[in-house]
Amino acid sequence: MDKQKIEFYPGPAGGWGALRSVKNTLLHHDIALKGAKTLLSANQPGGFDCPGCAWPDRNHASSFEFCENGAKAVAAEATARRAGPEFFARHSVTEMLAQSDFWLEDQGRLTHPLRYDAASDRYLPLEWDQAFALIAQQLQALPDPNQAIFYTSGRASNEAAFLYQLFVREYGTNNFPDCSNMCHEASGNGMRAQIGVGKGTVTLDDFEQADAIFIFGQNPGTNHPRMLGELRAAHKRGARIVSFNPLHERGLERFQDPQSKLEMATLGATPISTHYFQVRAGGDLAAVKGMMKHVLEQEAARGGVLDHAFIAEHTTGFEALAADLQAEDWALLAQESGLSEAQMRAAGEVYIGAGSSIVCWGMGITQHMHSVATVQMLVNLLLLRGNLGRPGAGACPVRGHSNVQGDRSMGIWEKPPAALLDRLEQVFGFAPPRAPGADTVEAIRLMLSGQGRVFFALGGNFAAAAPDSDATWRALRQCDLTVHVATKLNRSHLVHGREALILPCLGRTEIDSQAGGPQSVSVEDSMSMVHLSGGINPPASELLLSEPAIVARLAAATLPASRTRWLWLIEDYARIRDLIAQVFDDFHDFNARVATRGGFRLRNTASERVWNTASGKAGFMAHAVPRDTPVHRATARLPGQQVFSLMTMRSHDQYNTTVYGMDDRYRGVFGQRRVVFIHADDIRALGCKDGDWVDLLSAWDDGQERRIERFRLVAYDIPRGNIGAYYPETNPLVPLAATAIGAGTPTSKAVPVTLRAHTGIVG
Ligand SMILES: Nc1nc2c(c(=O)[nH]1)N[C@H]1C(S)=C(S)[C@@H](COP(=O)(O)OP(=O)(O)OC[C@H]3O[C@@H](n4cnc5c(=O)[nH]c(N)nc54)[C@H](O)[C@@H]3O)O[C@H]1N2
Ligand SMILES: Nc1nc2c(c(=O)[nH]1)N[C@H]1C(S)=C(S)[C@@H](COP(=O)(O)OP(=O)(O)OC[C@H]3O[C@@H](n4cnc5c(=O)[nH]c(N)nc54)[C@H](O)[C@@H]3O)O[C@H]1N2
Ligand SMILES: [Mo]
Repeated sequence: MDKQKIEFYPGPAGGWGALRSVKNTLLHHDIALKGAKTLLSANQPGGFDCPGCAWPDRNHASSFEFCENGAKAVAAEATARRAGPEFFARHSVTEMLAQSDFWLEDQGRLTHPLRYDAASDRYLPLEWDQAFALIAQQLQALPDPNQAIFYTSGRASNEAAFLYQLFVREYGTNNFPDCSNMCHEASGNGMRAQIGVGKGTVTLDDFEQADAIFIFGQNPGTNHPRMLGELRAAHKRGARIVSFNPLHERGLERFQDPQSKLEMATLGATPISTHYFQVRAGGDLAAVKGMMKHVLEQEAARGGVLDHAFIAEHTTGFEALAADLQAEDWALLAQESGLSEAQMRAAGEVYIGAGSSIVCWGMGITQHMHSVATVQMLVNLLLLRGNLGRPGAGACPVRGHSNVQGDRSMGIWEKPPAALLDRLEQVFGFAPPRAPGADTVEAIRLMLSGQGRVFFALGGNFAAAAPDSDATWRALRQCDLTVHVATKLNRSHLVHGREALILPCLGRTEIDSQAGGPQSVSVEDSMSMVHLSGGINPPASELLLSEPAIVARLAAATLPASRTRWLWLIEDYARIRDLIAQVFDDFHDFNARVATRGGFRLRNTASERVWNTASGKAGFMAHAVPRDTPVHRATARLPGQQVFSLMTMRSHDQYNTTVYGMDDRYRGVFGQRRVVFIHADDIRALGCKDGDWVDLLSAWDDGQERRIERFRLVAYDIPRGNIGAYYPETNPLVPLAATAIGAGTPTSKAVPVTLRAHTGIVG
């Protein structure tokens, strides 16, 4: 384990540090040679889609694009380590629960289907057929199919996701909580109401033509490293890059491109942001209102600023928004955004000066109570100057999991549109359930109330990723049965129901052999490009099944009267794609189109200026500056106490709940994860010193104590009143009831907390 230290990181993002980190990862997983070959096949024609993130590739066909964190994701899957039956015989569940998340996943790939044995408190191997029979029996025994819950994480392929939603709907429920509920739900809901599509409108070509790129609440240096390549190129040709972030993230400041021999040899680097605005957490809505207020004032002063023709022909609601902005008070905007009037005007001026603009955003926007309103404010900004549906312009919500967008396209959605259900009925001859199902937070409530009895997860780590860990764990432990389809051991397998199964599956890097030969699957990236992914490594164990095969065999066992030929479908995944084409018009001629080099782009009506909204136009939407957030309320409720707004976020060495290592290199944190980033003046005001140990308590008003202990204060360049710490260690603090209005997303970027000196022993 690395030595614990906090040390300012002087270098740019990328560069030799990234190469060194990859080398260490490959050594750790004993895959130096195989790993190199595996890495070279990521995002190549005929290779697999990188399981790292949803950022697209140039035609999915370019030369190898080096990405440190993509490499780590691939290496974690291609690891030579194995967690087989001997491992599970050695360790009881109670023993494993005491281990860290890092330790659990570090045991390697799962090799056998496993069933929990209460007598020995151990997971023991069982046959696949026994596993399917057991689940089928439990599902058939439920008096109401809505007592079963089917979670999806965003790595599942289109083929697996399509079969899964088909099976679950024929079984009889729309209970489809998914990682999207915790992620970009607000982007989809906000944009759908406003411009008629819930997806980003831009392509990589637009990044080549934009005059300005605005980046809100996103840390691409860690979470979408390949995006830095686009930003670097944009900077080099003179585009303005404007970042809004409470932290000075290194990847948004400077980048040394490992692809550039010159930069690597000379230790040169390209600056990324031309403008950096250190907005307060949750202050983006106010900041964007300030920008727009400036835009309108300049229109009045000098004219030619707004795109009047676009506004007249394509939008509704302009007058109401203009009146709202005019009435807005600069002092309030400054107080809530944490930016001065001059800064908001400066950002507005960059926007006015750009012929075409792209707005990107990530979790810093979506994981707030007012996230839907904030997303709509970002789109308002674009609409003012007609920055939608023309080259170099548009909205770019940057998705997380590599196929989270595709899973939604395939119908993994607790609120399915009627048109989808009608089509399923027509094609498959069963009556799908019409009532909406439970999202992530509702699913936890359902289990807590005793109404959710069976929890099935296609990937992910629900116990660690969901909010309010104590409530989530109680919920899972109350189930009759919990089942996890997974590649590696994680916390969710240990926080289990009365009966519990772990079903080990193939990863994306592995060869998927079915009766019809080796199979490819399809995925959709953040820019709606759909392409094939085929594994190249032999499976980690002979016993692994693919995700489509697991779903199909479970469906066949559970629904003996089904008219769908489940087992025939998985002999050749092209058959599944033919069904997808029958259900979704946008996937017409799916097999032919996906077979072309680089795949195809799904139609995006907003990017054609066709508005599938109630009014038939794009809608400006006015929203008040939020003043009633959980942090505002806690501050009012606890006079005399400093209530902080905690953002829970990712370190450089993790993929969501999968912890690869203990460093967060660009933020200067090494060998540890229990840190709290906090302003030096706030440390002093608490009567503490940099490096002191504290406990964190939620300032929530339901009478329940939520506390996590022993975190080290790290003096940091962050707005006063804001603090930052890593997810998932902080999830016990996120109250279940704190969710986004209109999206249900847990508000993981603005948790109201107070700090106390840690009085226990500090090791
Ligand atoms: N290597 C790696 N890649 C990943 C992931 C991973 O864990 N590791 N996760 C994947 C997934 S599922 C997702 S969703 C994405 C996540 O990618 P990001 O959206 O980058 O997610 P976070 O790390 O949560 O970082 C959020 C950023 O928002 C800032 N922020 C926090 N609150 C606010 C706010 O109120 N306003 C503004 N303007 N900024 C704020 C934080 O300082 C931080 O820079 O990445 C995907 N890619
Ligand atoms: N406090 C806080 N909470 C958050 C967030 C936050 O920023 N702060 N972010 C939220 C976000 S954006 C997201 S997307 C969620 C993520 O929530 P999840 O998607 O549920 O979590 P992951 O950590 O991505 O899941 C990792 C597990 O997936 C399994 N896995 C990996 N590859 C495969 C595969 O190919 N197939 C299968 N079946 N399993 C596989 C492995 O067993 C691994 O342990 O967390 C959310 N929770
Ligand atoms: Mo995500």
